[in-house]
Amino acid sequence: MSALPILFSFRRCPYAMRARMALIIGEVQCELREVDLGDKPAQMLEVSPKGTVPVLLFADGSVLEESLDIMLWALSQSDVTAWLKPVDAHLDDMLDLIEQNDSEFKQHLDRYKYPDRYATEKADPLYHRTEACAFLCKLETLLNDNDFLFGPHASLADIAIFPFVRQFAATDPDWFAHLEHPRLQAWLTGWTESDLFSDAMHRYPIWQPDNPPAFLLPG
Ligand SMILES: N[C@@H](CCC(=O)N[C@@H](CS)C(=O)NCC(=O)O)C(=O)O
Repeated sequence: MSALPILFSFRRCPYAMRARMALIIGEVQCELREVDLGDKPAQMLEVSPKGTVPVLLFADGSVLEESLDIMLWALSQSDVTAWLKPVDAHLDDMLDLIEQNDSEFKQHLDRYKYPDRYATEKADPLYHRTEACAFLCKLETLLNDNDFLFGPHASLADIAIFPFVRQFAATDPDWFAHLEHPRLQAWLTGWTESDLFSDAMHRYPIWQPDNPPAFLLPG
């Protein structure tokens, strides 16, 4: 096994996006294995049978299999810009907001974006869009006084949450653009146009055992 950690990833997965961004910020070099979710690598399933990405496998065999755990670990490796220590809050405040994103907001987002997958629930996408807006209002309020969710500097919460708001916005961009949430819209544009996001969205071919290794950080 390579001495570098191996990141099993999927480019378009918002959980994998946030893990990749944190690893880039933490300057953690990894071997990146782009996964076909319909044909997951045996090694990934062996070390993480739940079968979701991202998964970070270390050379000693230990595994992080939750995106938030990968982020917390990555940002503790090189917390140069204090991503875990926002000016206006504590880590627990950020974790609480991320939990709201990952639970309630994500549930409404999925039912708004993919109502067909929830046909047995008879999910009404517009109901879920409206319900999801409570979380967006909360973000707008947090962004009222600052450019980032927890103060004047970017933090863990911004990169943990924006990939999901991006998905929400992309479901009906015109509708999202007409929301009265100017701070949220500017925040989202700032992140989607950032160099960090662009670096995290680099395209890799699907990993095959015979491929030469690909790496998360350039150079
Ligand atoms: N709680 C997990 C969720 C990860 C997750 O659900 N990833 C999706 C892709 S976005 C996945 O791998 N789904 C499995 C599949 O589609 O087979 C985390 O934060 O890492």
